[in-house]
Amino acid sequence: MIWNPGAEQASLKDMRYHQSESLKRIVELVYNRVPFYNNKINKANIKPEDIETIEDIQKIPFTTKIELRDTYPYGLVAANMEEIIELHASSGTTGTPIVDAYTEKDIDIWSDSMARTLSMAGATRKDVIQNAFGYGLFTGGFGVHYGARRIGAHIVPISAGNTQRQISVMRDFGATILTCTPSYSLYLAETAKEMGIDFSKLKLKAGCFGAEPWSNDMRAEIEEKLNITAHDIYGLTEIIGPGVAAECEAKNGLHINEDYFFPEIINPDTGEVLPEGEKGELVFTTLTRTGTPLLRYRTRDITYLFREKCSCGRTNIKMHRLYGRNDDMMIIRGVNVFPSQIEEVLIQIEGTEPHYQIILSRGENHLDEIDIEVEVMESFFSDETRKMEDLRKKISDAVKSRLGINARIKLVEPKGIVRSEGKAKRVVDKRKI
Ligand code: DLL
Repeated sequence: MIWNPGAEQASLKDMRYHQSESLKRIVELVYNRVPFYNNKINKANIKPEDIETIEDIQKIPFTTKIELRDTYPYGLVAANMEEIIELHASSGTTGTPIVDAYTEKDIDIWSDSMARTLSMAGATRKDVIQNAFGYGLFTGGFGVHYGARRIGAHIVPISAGNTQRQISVMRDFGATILTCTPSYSLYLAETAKEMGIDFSKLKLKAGCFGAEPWSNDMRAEIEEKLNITAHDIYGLTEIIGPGVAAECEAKNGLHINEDYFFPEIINPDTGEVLPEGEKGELVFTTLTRTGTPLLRYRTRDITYLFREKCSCGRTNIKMHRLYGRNDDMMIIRGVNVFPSQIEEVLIQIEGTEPHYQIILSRGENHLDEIDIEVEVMESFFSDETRKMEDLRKKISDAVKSRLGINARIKLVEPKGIVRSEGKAKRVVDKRKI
């Protein structure tokens, strides 16, 4: 079901009109109310009146994560503090948290965009949504919660963790839709198996997974192990949390809620705006937020945009599922590699589990070295040295031929890699220590 046909099936002309009007309002708002943006706009030698249509967005300078940190905690709030009704934050992998302050209107936008997201996975009032995203400052739990409330579905606000209990609740409450990180869904599958619970006997039919990179192959694995259809959902704290973009049943790219969040793709080195179809860094402008509106925020996420006639009937622009992040990108002896590319190689090798960790270090010769710890499937694990050595070599050859890097592969016994309840930590970079 299409939750908000007016927004999700708008003609391009209507969408552009709405975006232009919203942009004018939001630029005026931040110019008048946020000193940080007032300075930025003045420095760029433009005035709010210079912004007449959405195309004029290119006149506005970018906002970066560093600037968000510099204004921590409330420097970007555009509303009166009394109008702020909720705060969320991401710890960020690199330190100072990023704060998102929501007004009543922002929570309304969030509820609507998450209702759209869950509807894309088939959610209706009749569904029981087991929400295993963490509740708290992290946006995953509350985002799904507000969307499910808007739809009127039954919400099971179980949050992340307590994995055995998740399985019994799923069975006893008859959960039909699961929301969590993709890595946690596989942990749930593993735990259910240990408990002797078969997913084909449960009512679960769909899942919305996101908050961390995952591959199409991993999707296939999740769909098979949990006996569901798995949808990719995307968002980030700075912009609103989850609800920025999501996959419909076509599962060919994520529809962006472009009436709320205007996307652009830029060349990360030059800042040049790239045309649809070209891969680069994703940039968002929040067109309607009033708590912490952001202009041209550089996400560091890498993807491309495309507009196509989608079989689901939605017209809004799509983004390809994420390739990774700029700052996730590992440069190993000059070769650029994203963890997701390593995952794609591993997952295709028989005998391995989609649990792995990448360890980067610097050798005696000061060159980068990469170790990949890969977990071996229980049914494949063996004391036979030869069999394990063959597997190790197979992985190392595949990584070399597909990605052009020499990695040291270490096989780890079943369950040897630490499971995560939220975002999985795939890369340990010892080079900075
Ligand atoms: O992870 C919001 C969220 C919650 C999204 C629940 C989806 C589901 P942050 O903690 O601020 O917010 O992290 C945002 O996570 O810039 C991406 O790099 C990454 N990310 C989010 N969704 C996906 C996804 C939430 N579907 C950062 N695929 C983003 C790949 C994702 N990476």
